[in-house]
Amino acid sequence: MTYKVHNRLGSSGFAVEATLELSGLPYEMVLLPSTSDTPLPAEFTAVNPWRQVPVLETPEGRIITETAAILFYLLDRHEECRNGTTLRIGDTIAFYRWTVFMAVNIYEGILRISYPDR
Ligand SMILES: N[C@@H](CCC(=O)N[C@@H](CS)C(=O)NCC(=O)O)C(=O)O
Repeated sequence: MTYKVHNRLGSSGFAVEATLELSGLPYEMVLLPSTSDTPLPAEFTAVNPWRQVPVLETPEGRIITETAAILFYLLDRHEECRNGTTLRIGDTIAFYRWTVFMAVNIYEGILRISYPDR
């Protein structure tokens, strides 16, 4: 059972990588040769038609995009991601609230800085 994380340096995918690393779950990292503020390679649309990272491939071959959704999935599926020896969520409501808050409010501001043409 191995996850595959598609990511690039400087991405919010670090949260996915940290969750997998700290929980001890096996995963493979696929680092894309791409830098912040630039588009991802066109071929990456085969993995994510939205052409964004992070992307998590589950051991069953499902594709999950959106950092918040990936984190919610991992927490739901693995006890060690929410109540393990290195990862513990003390306040679940705050965790869900702030994770969604970052995705829908803070991210929109960052998007305008990185890709003003959009
Ligand atoms: N809403 C997505 C945003 C993902 C995102 O913007 N990722 C950046 C990583 S730096 C990206 O892939 N940018 C490439 C692009 O938008 O062209 C999430 O929370 O995962």
